[in-house]
This record gives sequence, C-alpha cells and structure tokens, in this order.
Amino acid sequence: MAYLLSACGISLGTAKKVDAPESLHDEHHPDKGNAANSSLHTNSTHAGDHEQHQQERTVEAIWSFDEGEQLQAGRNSLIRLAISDKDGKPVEKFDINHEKKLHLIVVSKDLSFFEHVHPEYMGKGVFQIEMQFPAGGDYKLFADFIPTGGAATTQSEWVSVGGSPVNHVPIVPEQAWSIVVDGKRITLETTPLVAGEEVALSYTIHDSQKEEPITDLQPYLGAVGHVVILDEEAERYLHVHPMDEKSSGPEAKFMTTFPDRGIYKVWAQFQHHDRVFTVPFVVKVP
Ligand SMILES: [Cu+2]
Repeated sequence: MAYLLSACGISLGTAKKVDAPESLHDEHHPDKGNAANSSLHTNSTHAGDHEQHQQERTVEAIWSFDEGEQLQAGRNSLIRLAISDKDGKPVEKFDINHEKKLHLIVVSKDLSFFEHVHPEYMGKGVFQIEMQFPAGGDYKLFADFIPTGGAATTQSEWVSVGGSPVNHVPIVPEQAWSIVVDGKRITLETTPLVAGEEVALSYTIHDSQKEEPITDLQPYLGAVGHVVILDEEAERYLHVHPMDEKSSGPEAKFMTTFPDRGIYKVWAQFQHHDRVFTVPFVVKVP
C-alpha cells in the first residue's frame, strides 16, 4: 500500500477490505453512442452474466476516510477508494461509463439522503472526493465502475458518521406515484411489479405550473436519465439506464428486474435547464 501513503500521506486506519457485493447491473442498456459500453451491456447472455460475477470477485476496493479520523457531519470529509486486483496490484485503467470512470452513490441508512457524485481519478487505482454528510448516523457508499477489460462492478461500504442524527424517516410505499420536484411534476407508471420479472418504469415529466409536457430535457451523463434502485436494507443495488437514451422528454422509460419481493427506493435523475433533479419513489414489489 506504499503507493497510497506516498501519494498523499493518508492514514489507512479506517480502511478495510470489502467483498464484492451483489451487483445487479441492468443489462437493458442500448448505449448505441458508446462503444465501450455497448460491448458490455448489449451482448449479454446468461452465460455472460455468470462470467461477470466470476470477474467481479477479482477486484477489491479499499476505502479510507478523513485521514483515519471519525467522519463528522456538516464538514468536508475526504472519501478515498483504492481499487486493486486479486494480487493487490492497483487497477489502473477504467472504461468511461456514462461520461465518468467511477460513479459514487451515497445513501443514509433510512434512504432519506441520496447523493450521486463523481470522485476524481488520482491515478494508480485511486479515486477521491470531498463531500459533506448532512447528519450523524450510518451511510452506505456504492462505487460503480468498469475496470478496462473487466466487468461492470459495484463495491460498497458502510460508514458511520459522527454528529447529531436526524430522526429516522420510515420508508413507506407511495400511495400516488406523482410528485413535484423543482417545478416539475413527475409521474411514474409501471408494468405489474413482479419479483424476478422484467418491469418497465415509465416516467413522464410536466411543468408543474403550466402543466405542459417538458420536451427539452438535457442529457445527463450521456442519457436522458439515470435510475438507481436499492432495497430497504441497502443490500441490493441496481443502476439502470433508459431504453432510449436520446429521449428529451416528456417520457423516459427504463427496464429493470426487482430480484425479490419487498420494498425498494427508486431514484431517477434528470437534467433540465442545466440543473439536475432527483425524483424519489418508494415501490413495493408484492
Ligand atoms: Cu454518476
């Protein structure tokens, strides 16, 4: 680990190895404009899925935070992630996937807080970013990346953040799948929710004041929208891309498969007038 220490003198006091969690990358991923992606995501077969799982276990991530000190809410914290192969050698090359080498999703344990950020690549398999946690408590971090020549990989880690906690927000399935975010009304329609079967998630976006359809959504990270899905326990992670990445609204459609019955939180992110907005829904798969 000398490269880590010499790179910036960060303490590895809190670092630990993590196993690759279950990665549930959605394979419905047209990605016509992105050759790097299409080879991984469009030609998948069941055999291919199996192979990907084999490969994922060969990548390890070592997380470290705030120079080994306890993370504290409300101040900038340094998150660092060192990715290595099974022999401990840094993985140095990563495919650009949706405009970034690595996507980091951070959620609070009750899933009320959600952040999607892009750590900077420092070289030698190391990514880092500064971010603030809003309150004390437990958070889970998911790093999403594709080592060049390897498979789409998700590595995750729980962290404990000091500071006063906020009340736990219960996760309750929506009664009506329509909410207003940032001046837009977003409606979600789905095909019947059946565990283990493909489900379509169709978002429709209107201006909430004028009630007109919004047809000038901007590409966000190379697609009309991105959807991240976690189960209630934050164990199952899915990152889903739209069927038609080039759509500009008012519709954005995603296909996914919920692995089991249960409650899931589904965050969709879109961009309009240069602002990214995040649309959360809680879904129950009966
Ligand atoms: Cu991202």
